Amino acid sequence: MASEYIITLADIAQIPGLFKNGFLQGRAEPRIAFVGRSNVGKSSLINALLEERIARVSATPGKTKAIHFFLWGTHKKIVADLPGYGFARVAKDEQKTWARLMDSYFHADSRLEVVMILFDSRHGPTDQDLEALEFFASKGTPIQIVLTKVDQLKNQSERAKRKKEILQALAPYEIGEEDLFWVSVKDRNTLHQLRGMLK
Ligand SMILES: Nc1nc2c(ncn2[C@@H]2O[C@H](COP(=O)(O)OP(=O)(O)O)[C@@H](O)[C@H]2O)c(=O)[nH]1
Ligand SMILES: [Mg+2]
Repeated sequence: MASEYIITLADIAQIPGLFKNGFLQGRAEPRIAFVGRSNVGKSSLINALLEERIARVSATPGKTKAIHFFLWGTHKKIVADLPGYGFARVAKDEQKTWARLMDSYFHADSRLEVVMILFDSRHGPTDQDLEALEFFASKGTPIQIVLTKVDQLKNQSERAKRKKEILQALAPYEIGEEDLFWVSVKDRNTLHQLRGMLK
C-alpha cells in the first residue's frame, strides 16, 4: 500500500462527517498524531518516516493551521500532522480557534493509538510543551515523547547535559529516560528504530 494524503481538517464543522464509528473518512487504520511547537520538526519527521515528501515542511513557523491526515502505507496507519502550538506572532483569538480544533479532534478520534509529543532536543520542554503533556496525560491518551534534531547537539557532553535538563523537567510527570526517544531526520538509524516502535 502506498502512502498518500487523505484529507485536511480545518474546521470543527467537518468533524461529524469525518469521524464515524471509529473511521476517519471511511478508513479504519489507527491514527498516530504528531504534536509540538511550530518548527519542532513534525512535518519533517512524518516525511522521513514515510519516506515520502508528503507533509509540507515550512521555513515560516506557525503556517500550518489545519490538521493534515496521511496514510502510512507500509504501516497501515494514519498519521496526523497537527498545527504547532505556541507561536507568539499569532493573535490570541486565532490561537483559541486552533486549540478548539485540536481539542475537538482528540475528542472525536476514537482510534487514536498514540500521540507523539515532539520537543526540540536543543531547548528542552517549554511551558507550552508541558501543558500539552498534561493535556494528554489527563485524557489518558498513550503518549510518546520524541526529542527532535539531535544531529544539532554537538557532542556527547552536550547531549548528556540536555538529557539531564529534560529529565528534570519531566520528573513530575513520572517520565524517565526509557520514555524518551531521540531522533534526527538525518540519522537513518533513529528513523528505523522509530518505524519499528510504531509498527
Ligand atoms: N538539523 C535538523 N533540522 C531539522 C530536523 N527536523 C526538521 N528540521 C528543520 O526544522 C525546520 C522546521 O521543520 P518542520 O518539519 O516544518 O517543523 P514543524 O513546524 O514542526 O512541522 C525545517 O527547516 C526543517 O528542515 C532534524 O532532525 N535535524
Ligand atoms: Mg509542519
